[in-house]
Parts: sequence; C-alpha cells; structure tokens
Amino acid sequence: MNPLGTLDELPRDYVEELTRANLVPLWPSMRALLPPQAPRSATLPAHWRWTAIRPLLLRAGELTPMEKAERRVLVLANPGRGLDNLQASAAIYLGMQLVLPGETAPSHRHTPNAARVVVEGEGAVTLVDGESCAMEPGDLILTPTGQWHEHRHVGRVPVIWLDVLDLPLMVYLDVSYAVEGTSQTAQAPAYSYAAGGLAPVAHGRRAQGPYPLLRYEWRRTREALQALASSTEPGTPVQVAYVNPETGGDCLNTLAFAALLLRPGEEVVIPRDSAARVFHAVEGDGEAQVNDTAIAFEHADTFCAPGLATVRLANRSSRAPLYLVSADESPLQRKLGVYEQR
Ligand code: GTQ
Repeated sequence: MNPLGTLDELPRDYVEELTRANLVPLWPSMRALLPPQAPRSATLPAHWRWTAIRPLLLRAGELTPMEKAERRVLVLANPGRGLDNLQASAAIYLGMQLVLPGETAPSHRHTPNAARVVVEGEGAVTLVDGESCAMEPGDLILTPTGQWHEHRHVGRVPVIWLDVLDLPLMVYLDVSYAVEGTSQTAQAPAYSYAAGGLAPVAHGRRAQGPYPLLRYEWRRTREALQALASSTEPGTPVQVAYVNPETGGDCLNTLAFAALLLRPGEEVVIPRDSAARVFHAVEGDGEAQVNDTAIAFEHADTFCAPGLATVRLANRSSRAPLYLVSADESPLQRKLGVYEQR
C-alpha cells in the first residue's frame, strides 16, 4: 500500500475532473519518482552471447539487403527496460552490425554519439567526416554527434562490430534525428596520435576541432594494458580510459570508454558507482557477478550492469589474459552533477 495514498482512494468524479483539466495528483506517484536513498532502475544485469548473435546476424545478411536495412543491426535490448525500447540501459544503446564484402552502409549524420568496437573480420573502413578509419578487431572508432559517417567494406569476409550509442538519451530529450548524405571522399587522417604524450603538429599547428582522435587501435590499447599490468598489484584493476588526447577528458561527451585487462586467475571488484555500464569481451572468457546475477561469459559476449550494482569480474583461465572494453554513463551523470561513488 502506498503510504501517500492511491488514485483509487479519491472520489471518482474528482479524478475525472482532474483528468479533463490535464491535472494529476503528485502524492500517489511521489515515492516512485523520488524513492528513498537510491534510485530504482529498470536496467537488469543482462548477458548477450556472441554464439547466439552471430548466426542470427549472418542470417539477417541473407534476409535483408543493405539497400533495405541501411544499417543491418541486431539490437542488444535489456529485458528489464522492455525489448521494444531498444535500450541496454537508460542512456546506452547497443547493436551488433553486419556489413558483407562489397557493401556500403550509406553516409549519414545524426545527433546521437556513436562508437564501434570491432568484433570480427577485416577490410572495412568507417569514413568519419572524410577521415578513413580502418576497422580491425578490438579497435574503438568514434563517430561523434553531427559527424558524417559511412561504413565501406572491400574485404573478403563479413565484418561485424558492436555499436554503442547514446540514442536512448537523445530520444528521451526529443533531439534524435538523422540526415542522409552522399558518399564521402576519403582523406588520410590530418593528424595522427601515434604515441601518448606526443601531439602531432602539422604546418606548425596542433589538431583543431573537438575530436582529434577517432580510431583507437586495439594493438596499442592492448600494449598499454600490458605495460600497465607490470606495475599494478594483482587484484587491482588494470584499466585504461579512452580519452581525447588534446583535453585528457572523456573521448565522447556522454559516454566513457575504458579497456581492462584481467591477468590469468585474477579477480577484481569494479568501484561501485551510479553509472550503468556495459562490458564486451574482446579477448578471453570470464565470469562476472553483477549483484545477485552470475554471468559466465565468453569471447565477444556483451553484458550489462545497472548503476550502483556491485560488479566483480574474474578471469578463470590459468593461462590466457582476459581483455574487456566497457562503456558507461559517467560523463553524462557528471555533467548533471549526479555522479556518485558509493
Ligand atoms: O552505423 O550509423 O547501430 O546510425 C544504429 C544507428 C548504427 C550507424 C546503429 C546508426 C548506426
């Protein structure tokens, strides 16, 4: 029973009169909107298996041509939020996208920010405002808000990647839309960050524009994690953040991206915070404990933890390292002043 009363307790004619005037009493909804001490989240710990996604996505390749689909994507939807809402969490959308050899996903731009983590295949490029970003497994490629992007594939095998967008947020704010474009002319990157701490200078000038780095090569991310591991105590997460190399801030405005290494046999606890978080296994297998839910995940699986969840990750292999990429809502929450660690 709601201590602040229910609509049923009110005289029917009174409720009808309110409804006719587009008015609603607050008190029956007060506790749901402002629950005590902690938010209530519809986001459930959820697990999407690569072995389930891959054959269904390849089948979509047979069923639906690119001309019809525009983006051939299976959305990883959180059942707690309702599958039809296409949300992994309140602000995060996840999709697994397939491009077949010879296909192009046509150029468009949209208000939502996007990033891709390449899962399988080679020979595809994403053009971002003309900049050609090669797509190799594990690479993180940004297509920030408003930037033109198209995906071309001249390789021989299907290429598949995980799309991470802040689409639910943009839809909620009534600012989500796309503009269709014409095929881009590919240019080599004007500035290229080949090593941390060294900013490229061209014609005496540093990089211009808010997104100086669009492709974070997995090879380099992996090397950075390995180097960090040698100076990190066992049980302390070996983690790097994907940052904007000019500002040191988050690589996108709304979502933060990180890569983690769990050494053979290692178990770590992720600091408990208010940001919902998704994880994707780039290399290796492991176990996650998200609140009361145990998730045994394998290579290329994706899983999700609601904000304020207790998250433990374990690499049960005695020989192979486990590499994960994560995305979370912390930049957005920080900007709103609601981010907290508990
Ligand atoms: O590749 O541009 O999964 O626009 C959803 C919307 C991918 C894309 C998605 C998109 C894209």
